[in-house]
Amino acid sequence: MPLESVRAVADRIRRLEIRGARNVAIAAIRAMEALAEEAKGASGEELLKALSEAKGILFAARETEPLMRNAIRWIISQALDRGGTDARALAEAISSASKSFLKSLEESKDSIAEIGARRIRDGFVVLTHCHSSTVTEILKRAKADGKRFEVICTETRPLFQGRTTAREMLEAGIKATLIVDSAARSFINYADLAIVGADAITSEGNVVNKIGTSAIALMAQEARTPFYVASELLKYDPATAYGDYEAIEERGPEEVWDGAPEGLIIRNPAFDVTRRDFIHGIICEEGIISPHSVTEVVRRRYPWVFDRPSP
Ligand code: RUB
Repeated sequence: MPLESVRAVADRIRRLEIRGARNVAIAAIRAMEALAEEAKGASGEELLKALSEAKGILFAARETEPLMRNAIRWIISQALDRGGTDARALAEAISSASKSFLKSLEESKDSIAEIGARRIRDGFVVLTHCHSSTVTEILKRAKADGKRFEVICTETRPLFQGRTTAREMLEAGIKATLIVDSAARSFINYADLAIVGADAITSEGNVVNKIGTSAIALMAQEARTPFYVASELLKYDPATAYGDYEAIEERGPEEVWDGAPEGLIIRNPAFDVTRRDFIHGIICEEGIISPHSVTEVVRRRYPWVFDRPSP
């Protein structure tokens, strides 16, 4: 099977045309649905081979994406359990597992928005970093609940995802201020709350998110500004429970300085790790939980996550 849809989506993820952990996972799940469609006429054996190839291609698109990996693993395991080796049954199982995963992602987003919005009080200033669709959903829900508040967005060098957040806030009728990343220390004192998203949560309750997040968490601690992470529990990476480190994607130097002088070393890690001690709480579909309890909560709610620890 040619796997056109899967390759096209993986390319768009790699080029950052699709970005943010939720959007990446949703696009990958839709690619699996498309694969099931394209499988008409293929044999069970061909489809099984295609599934394994699709997994490899999607996993390799960006490395710090456990939500996508958990989703793909779950969809494939459901397909194998329900579809066996019959091509038509396999294709149907992929399609229905994909739909049900997407539905549960929507439900989680809704719960997180409802819970997170309650943390925002009238008159609050909320600081956020990068663009997290989970965080913007909370902010939009708080606005819909009638709260009056404003948002400070860091621009988020080098790719300026903070502009996307700022634009989204304005479109939602929320007052927004954009600052350069290095102004975060000056503005954290005005913030009543900092909320960021997550790309990965480790077994120790540490959070991997856009580069610069951990500096903001440190500042928030010093300024006594509560610092929250808004994330689905399925951003938990089970491989970290088995000893692996979460891989931190390093991107090309041209994103930082296109046309830099030859010989200059440029480093461009996309994410950093915020230690659990700096995180007041993880706003997830279960409620607001302590990062210390994350492994137990995931084990109870999504025990299958631990079934296949390595990619
Ligand atoms: C995006 C980023 C976001 C998380 C969470 O980085 O770090 O905070 O992915 O987003 P990039 P969401 O732009 O490099 O993908 O809440 O939408 O999953």
